[in-house]
Amino acid sequence: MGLAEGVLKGDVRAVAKLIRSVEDDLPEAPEELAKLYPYTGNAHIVGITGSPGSGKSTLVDILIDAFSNRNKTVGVIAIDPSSPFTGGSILGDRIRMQRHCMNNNVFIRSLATRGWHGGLSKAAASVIHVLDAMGKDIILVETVGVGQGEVDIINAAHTSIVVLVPGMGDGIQTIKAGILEIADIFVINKMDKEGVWEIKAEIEAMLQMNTYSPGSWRPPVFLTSAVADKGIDEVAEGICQHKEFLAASGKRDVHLRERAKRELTETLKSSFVDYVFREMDKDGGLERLLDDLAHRKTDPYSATADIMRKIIPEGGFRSS
Ligand SMILES: Nc1nc2c(ncn2[C@@H]2O[C@H](COP(=O)(O)OP(=O)(O)OP(=O)(O)O)[C@@H](O)[C@H]2O)c(=O)[nH]1
Ligand SMILES: [Mg+2]
Repeated sequence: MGLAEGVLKGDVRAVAKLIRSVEDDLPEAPEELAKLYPYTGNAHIVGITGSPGSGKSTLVDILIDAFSNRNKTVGVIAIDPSSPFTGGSILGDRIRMQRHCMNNNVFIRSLATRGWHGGLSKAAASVIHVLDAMGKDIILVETVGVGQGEVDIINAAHTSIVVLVPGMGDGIQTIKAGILEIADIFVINKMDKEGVWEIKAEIEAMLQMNTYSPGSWRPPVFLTSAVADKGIDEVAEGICQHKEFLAASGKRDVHLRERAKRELTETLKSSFVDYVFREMDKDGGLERLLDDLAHRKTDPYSATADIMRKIIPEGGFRSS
């Protein structure tokens, strides 16, 4: 039985193996992913972002229960940014989340960024497809949301949750970083701590400044204490409502197309660059070009135009 067939049957060993080949960028990965693609597009993808230590993993852990109680199967992808802040936290997450491992309806995987060359969002998109194809209803993706790769991952989500905590000056900072635009839901976690009302007021004031036309989505603000399991069911309900909003407003279809375009862009770009570099490498052309660029004998724009001329046949490119 091939890997794709195994994934479709829900065989977790096939799932783990395929994810490994995605991470290692093995040649069989695209073939298997291609077989899975017709079976994807059903899962609801939820991105959970917020500063290090804001409680994202604790929230994810407990949201798994909230969705399991609603008879939803859950997949979890934790993007480990390998930052000095988060050094060992994934290990802690694993231990904590191990209590879910006996539950067949839950699949948890972390994706490390260490040593990756910009392929994080591509790898994450592929892993999302795998979990989608294996039949997960909800896929929770945890990311710290700092790098471009992570912003792309957040874009892939249907529902983006921004987690804030009291007393970190987080409100203002995050808003400046433009996270407001991506938030479909705000969660103020650690409501057991001081300063929770201040930050809530700050966000509400900010939302007030936006005009929401009738029929558009105004991000709700939820207060939670993930450690004490408080306010979690409201967040789960908020996610379900946003999902319904997307379907009813036609935004889900728009989202599917946008995601398809981003993924096609990624796969085209990497195949194209791989091909060109491989061909140029055959006679040392790549090294020579890099030398010329480094010494300013040519420039990337002219070099690209030159390469394009060599690749595109006489008479121009035709899309079919
Ligand atoms: N007081 C309080 N502590 C919390 C709450 N939620 C999480 N914590 C604690 O905050 C710390 C960080 O929680 P994590 O869930 O690992 O946070 P994270 O956002 O996943 O962190 P990174 O993945 O490292 O960015 C842990 O010690 C948690 O126990 C909460 O609601 N209240
Ligand atoms: Mg975490």
